[in-house]
Amino acid sequence: MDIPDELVARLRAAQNVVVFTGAGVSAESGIPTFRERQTGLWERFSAEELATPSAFERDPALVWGWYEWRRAKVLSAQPNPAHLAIAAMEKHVPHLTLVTQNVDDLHERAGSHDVVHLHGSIVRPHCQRCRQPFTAQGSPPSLTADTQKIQPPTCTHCGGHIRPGVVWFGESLPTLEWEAANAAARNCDVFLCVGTSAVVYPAAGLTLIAHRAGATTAQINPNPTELDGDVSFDLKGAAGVILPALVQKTWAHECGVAI
Ligand code: BV8
Ligand code: ZN
Repeated sequence: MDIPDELVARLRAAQNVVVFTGAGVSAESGIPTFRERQTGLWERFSAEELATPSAFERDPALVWGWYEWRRAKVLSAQPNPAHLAIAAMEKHVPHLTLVTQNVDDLHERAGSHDVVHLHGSIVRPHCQRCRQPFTAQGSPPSLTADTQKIQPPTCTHCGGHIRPGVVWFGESLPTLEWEAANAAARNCDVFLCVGTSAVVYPAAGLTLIAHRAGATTAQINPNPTELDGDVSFDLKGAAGVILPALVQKTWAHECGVAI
């Protein structure tokens, strides 16, 4: 994949850069993307039907089991070269804002700071009633066909159900995070959109907000998305390949060595 010289020049000159990531940035860490067909225990469910307040209301043990299965995958995964390249960018960009739709903590584990989680975090569950944070003890249980359901823990503070610390469909995004992401998109020189199908709103609208505000926008994704044709640069390929190449081509001269 050839990285356009024009994009490199604009990125090198940029003061304010936003990196906006979706599930595709964690794909090369072995984390299934959100909309790819679910496998194994969960193949008869769609993520969108499980990631809702009504699903948790209807069957808390099924939904909590799904999140514990996903949390186990996150805990056993490692950041991949895409996460590491984004973390490396912090050393070169005067003001970098990393906004993610992902609920995993792989950006933080790769060394990124102040990650803006628009859809919450799978490693930060809380009480549904009093919102007291809950610290899961140890790793999630290994799930088998007949132990797919796990009763969610109860809050030691008020006895309410502990729920995943994520934003479900139909729930509002956290105000501070949404405002920070919006402001960063409106005021950036370069906006990199990495590994998202761009179908979930309002997050999916950020790339166009940046584009309309005059930013240089680039999308990194091996497949077609809703943003095709609406960005300055469309880099069709894997984030774990393109991002390290982009960082290398843009800043190798600064370090003189491979990044
Ligand atoms: C809201 C957390 C205001 C949970 C997620 C009816 C009622 C209420 C709202 C709505 C409604 N109808 C529509 C809406 C809006 C709704 C929405 O947008 N629905 C969509 C489906 C149409 N949005 C909401 O509900 C939001 N809230 O609107 O609040 C409100 C409130 C009340 C009433 C009215 C309005 C809340 C949305 C948040 C949902 N929670 N996650 C969890 O994770 O379990 S969203 C979920 O989707 C994940 O966070 C995920 O990150 C996100 C986006 O998906 P992607 O990241 O793009 O993942 P996907 O699998 O789709 O694509 C992966 C991409 O990676 C692909 O393109 C692939 O090609 C690419 N890829 C693969 N490998 C690689 C790669 N790219 C690069 N490199 C690779 N190697
Ligand atoms: Zn409580």
